[in-house]
Amino acid sequence: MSTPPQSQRTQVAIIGAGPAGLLLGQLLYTAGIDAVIIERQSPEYVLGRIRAGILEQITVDLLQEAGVGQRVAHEGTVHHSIELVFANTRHPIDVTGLTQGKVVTAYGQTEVTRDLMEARQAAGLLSVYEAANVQLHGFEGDRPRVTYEKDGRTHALDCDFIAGCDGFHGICRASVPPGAIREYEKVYPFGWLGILADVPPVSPHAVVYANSERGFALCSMRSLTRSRYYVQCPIDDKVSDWSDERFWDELRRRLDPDLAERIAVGPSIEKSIAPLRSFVAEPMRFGSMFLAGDAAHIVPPTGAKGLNLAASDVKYLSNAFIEHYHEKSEAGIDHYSQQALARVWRAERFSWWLTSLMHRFPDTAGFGQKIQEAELDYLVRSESMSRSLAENYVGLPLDFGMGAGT
Ligand code: FAS
Ligand code: PHB
Repeated sequence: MSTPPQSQRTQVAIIGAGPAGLLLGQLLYTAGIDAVIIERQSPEYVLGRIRAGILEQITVDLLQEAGVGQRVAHEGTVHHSIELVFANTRHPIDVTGLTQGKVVTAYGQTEVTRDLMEARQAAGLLSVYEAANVQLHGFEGDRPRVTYEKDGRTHALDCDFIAGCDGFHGICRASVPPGAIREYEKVYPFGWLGILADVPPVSPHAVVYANSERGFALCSMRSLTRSRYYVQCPIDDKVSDWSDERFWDELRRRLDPDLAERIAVGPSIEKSIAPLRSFVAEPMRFGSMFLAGDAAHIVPPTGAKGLNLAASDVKYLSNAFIEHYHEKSEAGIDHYSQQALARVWRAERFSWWLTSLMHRFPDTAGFGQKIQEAELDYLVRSESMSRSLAENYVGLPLDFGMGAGT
């Protein structure tokens, strides 16, 4: 006879210890709400994933609110502008001037995750890493339970709510009956080959987005001594197809001559290819289970929105739980999905728009390239178009309204 699960209880069971799960855990902790995080991988594996690099001010403010804002305040690099490269010319967009003073901060997702993990550990909060076979039970009702295997035993966690922060390939969205969920998806016919190198960034105060006949390129950073670059590549390319030399050469070919000349090259310390997709699952609540972050939506990284959307979901969800426990109000819980999806779709639109404008598609050809260049030329010369880009890039306000049709 199998050993009955050891059962524990908490208020909120968080599935996933990526930025969404960890930030939610920290915000709930500061509000005196008990949460347990259950993560499939090891801490080292989670920290080893090299991903996002640009934080909206809302995300930086949330890290401060969660009590983990010290390092980003000292080590993050504030950007007041971005640069667009097209037709071999470079054009600054004065993001701060166009948004009455707003900025973005270059600070790697790895460091955000590290700060949150260290804060959680210092507070003695329970995170179960390397949990296998995580299963959700009873979330259609009000007595949800999570079971998982660890150290050869099955464990059970009874809770009031489950927060599905387990990313695109997680178990939470997959546990929703197919008839209860609608999915919207667009898969792009190319990927991003990203490289991390300990060389000074070519543009320490701005992210550079390049449109070229050879495809898209992006110049970013993790610090003043560590750079992050990307080039658009065929979706079926493998990392082994790209030597460092080939990468640096292709990057230079996609930039304007001056910037190309200034690129500092060096050995890659990480190299990976990410597929690009737009994806949204609706709704983001199923009884006592809520989805947040990549578990509910994916954006192409062009607009630097993925991590920032995870943060805003978590802000809405933590507010909802705080209202439930502290004010005995269900208003936040009842409105979470609609409120989060309004912001999600705005970021989906912006990310799709910038991806469509900056990348070479199979049918772009000569006319399409000229149209993209004409669109970019109009954008950099039109204050209203530049302002639209800038206000979306720094992040729309959290209370921008409930969304289309409301
Ligand atoms: P995450 O995927 O980060 O975390 C989910 C966690 O859940 C993981 O630790 C996973 O191990 C765990 N999990 C999964 N299944 C589980 C299960 N069954 N049980 C328990 N735990 C489980 N965004 C940008 O803004 N800019 C970028 O440049 C950028 N680059 C990216 C590159 C790649 C390859 C990917 C995949 C994403 C990238 N993103 C980027 C988006 C990324 O930063 C996400 O938006 C961000 O990681 C979202 O955080 P989470 O929602 O916490 O999901
Ligand atoms: C990054 O620094 O990884 C980065 C920056 C801007 C983007 C995407 C990724 O749009």
